[in-house]
Amino acid sequence: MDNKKFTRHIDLSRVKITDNFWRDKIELVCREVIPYQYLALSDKIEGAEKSYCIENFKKAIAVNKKIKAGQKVEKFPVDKWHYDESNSDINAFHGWVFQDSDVYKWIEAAGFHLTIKYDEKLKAQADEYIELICEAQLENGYLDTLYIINDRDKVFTNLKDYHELYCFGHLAEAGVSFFNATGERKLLDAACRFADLICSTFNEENIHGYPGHEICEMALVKLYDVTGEEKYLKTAEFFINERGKKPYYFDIERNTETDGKEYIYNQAHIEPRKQDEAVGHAVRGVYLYSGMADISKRLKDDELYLACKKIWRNIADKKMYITGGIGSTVHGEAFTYDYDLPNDLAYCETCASIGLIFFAQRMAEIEQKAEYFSVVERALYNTVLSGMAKDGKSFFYVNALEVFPKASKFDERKKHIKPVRQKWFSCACCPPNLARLISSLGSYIYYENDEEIYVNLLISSKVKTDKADVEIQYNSSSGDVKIYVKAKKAFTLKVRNGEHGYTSYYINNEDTINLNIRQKPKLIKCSENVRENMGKVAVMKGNMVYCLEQADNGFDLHRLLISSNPEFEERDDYILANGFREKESEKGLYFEYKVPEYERIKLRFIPYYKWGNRGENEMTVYIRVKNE
Ligand code: FUB
Ligand code: ZN
Repeated sequence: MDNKKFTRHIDLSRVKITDNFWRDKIELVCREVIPYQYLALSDKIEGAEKSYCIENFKKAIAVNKKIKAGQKVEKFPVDKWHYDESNSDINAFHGWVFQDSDVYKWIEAAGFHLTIKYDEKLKAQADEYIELICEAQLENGYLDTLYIINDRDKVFTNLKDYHELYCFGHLAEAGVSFFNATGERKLLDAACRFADLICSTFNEENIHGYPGHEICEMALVKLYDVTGEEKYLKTAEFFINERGKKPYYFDIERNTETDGKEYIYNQAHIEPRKQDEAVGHAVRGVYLYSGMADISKRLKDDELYLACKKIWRNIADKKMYITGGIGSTVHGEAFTYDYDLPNDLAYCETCASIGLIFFAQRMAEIEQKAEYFSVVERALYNTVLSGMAKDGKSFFYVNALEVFPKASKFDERKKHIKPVRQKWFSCACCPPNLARLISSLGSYIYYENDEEIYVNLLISSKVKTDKADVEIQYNSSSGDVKIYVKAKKAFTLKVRNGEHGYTSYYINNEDTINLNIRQKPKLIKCSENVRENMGKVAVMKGNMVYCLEQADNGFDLHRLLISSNPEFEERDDYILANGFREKESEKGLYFEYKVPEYERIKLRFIPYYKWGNRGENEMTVYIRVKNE
């Protein structure tokens, strides 16, 4: 690992996005998603499933007050993943074991918005929730409402299934975001107090455990970066070092002995340094790999970095959908085996693609290979954007590549694939994750080190750094790019050139770089190892994947074929291509084969992320190709 190549992202506060497409998306999140979620967290949306999130903090505050007053506090069972009025006491914790994380993600996104543009109302709303969170925190720093409300004696006794360390991770990320936005330390200090408790609980002398759902590794690194507190980095490394060691900690806490196979789900079957394949629950996986990359960079740990590189290759070469989606199965929301990428059974959780973006961003900080930000683009412009409706009012959790509404209704294997976006989810991990990612996009456009500024994403924007002021003007229809640079000292500007690399420009004064990167639609073939896609192609323009929707192309998308010579015609927001509809051969289910007949048609492709905005209908990304 060559630390001279290391780069770091440029703070959100120094970047201004001027691009209309992204400015609209960021404003949409601020206008629709953030206010909606603010109300959802407090169960103020009529007809919506209850979140219980803020209610839990209020219950935890009451418990905390009783403890401080020396009064007796009730106990309730901690034995489920989800609690509601039907299965638990009215005074007990309600919601998912990770319910607290929803408000933390909301505050993190609010922090990003406050950084971009100060908004008094949003600040007051965030302050209101921060006040409640801090009041719920126990004297010793502990902060997880499930255990505070239900049973203080059981904290950290089920690291495998429950989510105390996961919720801590989101708390820390919220604390950092809000501190960066406002300079106010209240939430950051609460996160540090919980982090201090975690550091003194998990170490060589005490508990040798690690989280069942990763994230706290990268969150501890964020806390370390902001506070300079070494023990946070050490504890993050400790979690990596302990994970997968024998005897398995998850065996010890459950008083059992296993061969570790079931811990594949948690990436805890072997030590992370020995892992070379992405396995298990996809979100957990990419959060772990992101933390591993963070730690390997800070500690210049070559062995850990090598594991990250191997896992990256496995994902990018064998386990990633063309849309940047990951997780091929609903069972365990998980990765499966190499080249298993079924279109109509895909899970592709929005959160998993967000985690893949985190992993890619961190790998790019270590070594600026163009493929990392190419994957960021792939995930961002397809699966992540598809996670939200065009009005910002409904969301996909699962992002399949082929959807047939009837199958979603009647086929048990496809029940997870919704043909229309949902208003909200009882397990609402994806919308707030999407909100925080889109809101913080500005901070990933540029990276820098002492001698260089990297342009990772061609998004019209301005940045001010110690080396230079840089402005990108990118017209996506013409492909024209102008980069204005005003150097304060000589440096090298590196501009990502698709997947191929970064082109260097030595700048020592004022300069304008003119480029044209006009992307043309292309037919993209998938490796023959992917059984699903033999004889099929997808349409892409740059990293944007296109799809066919019933609303434009009629019923029975499986009957359509695209010409191998499609003569693409580009319109503002769709692409026309020459294609065919296979005619019905004969009535009946089975009959002797004869060469099919085709009707010539024009196919109309729209960007994948736009599908599902016109009611319930069929959609497919891959289409059979007919040679001509
Ligand atoms: O367990 C917390 C979150 O809930 C996961 O990251 C998502 O996959 C969902 O299962
Ligand atoms: Zn999710």
